[in-house]
Amino acid sequence: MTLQFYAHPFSSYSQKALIALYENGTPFQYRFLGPEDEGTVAEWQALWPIKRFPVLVDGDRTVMEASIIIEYLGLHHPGPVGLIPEDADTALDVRTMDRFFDNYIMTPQQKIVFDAIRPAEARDAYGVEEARAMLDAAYRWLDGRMAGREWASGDAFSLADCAAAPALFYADWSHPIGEEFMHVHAYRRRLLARPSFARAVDEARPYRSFFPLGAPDRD
Ligand SMILES: N[C@@H](CCC(=O)N[C@@H](CS)C(=O)NCC(=O)O)C(=O)O
Repeated sequence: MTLQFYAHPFSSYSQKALIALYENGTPFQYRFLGPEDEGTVAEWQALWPIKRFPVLVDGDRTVMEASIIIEYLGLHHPGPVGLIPEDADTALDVRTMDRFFDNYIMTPQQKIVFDAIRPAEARDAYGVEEARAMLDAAYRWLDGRMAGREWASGDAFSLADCAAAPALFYADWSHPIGEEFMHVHAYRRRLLARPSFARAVDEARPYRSFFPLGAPDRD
């Protein structure tokens, strides 16, 4: 039975899971979540009433959360590119970095974006300032971490890099990475050159006008 993947090409967490699917050439059916796809949207909301995507369906199994989808694919549909190290202790570092990118890059970057689409009277200037401060702290820490490294954890591309790619991609649009953080910039460029992520970025190009802060003319 074909894997069903409920997602949208412009969504950062959808891209995170797509990288894993593309890395391994895993076959799946893209269940596109657009405003014109009411039936698919209703199916997805019934599957996951929390109303967040991506969601993966494999037969009678529904898998939520991008990190868990990637772990699930590695367990049940493995391909040539293992994204979680087999050694449990080494895998802890990969998962730590995955949490770092979700919690301290993706979350504050989403805060800035979602604030921009709120009605003016409901905006949260204080929360946005906190998000910007978190991103600066995260960029600074990551810059030290990435000095001398190719990928976020260990020597191989992993779950942590799947998380990093869309997080750093959009975070640099929302709150530019300071020029002094040259290791973060170099890592972001490596991620953009990775064919799996380059494909996800290309598929999302038609939707750039949706970016509430205005997409920059690059990347
Ligand atoms: N923790 C979830 C986050 C997923 C998430 O925030 N997805 C966004 C799209 S990138 C979403 O569902 N947005 C819908 C909304 O906010 O209404 C994961 O890791 O998959």
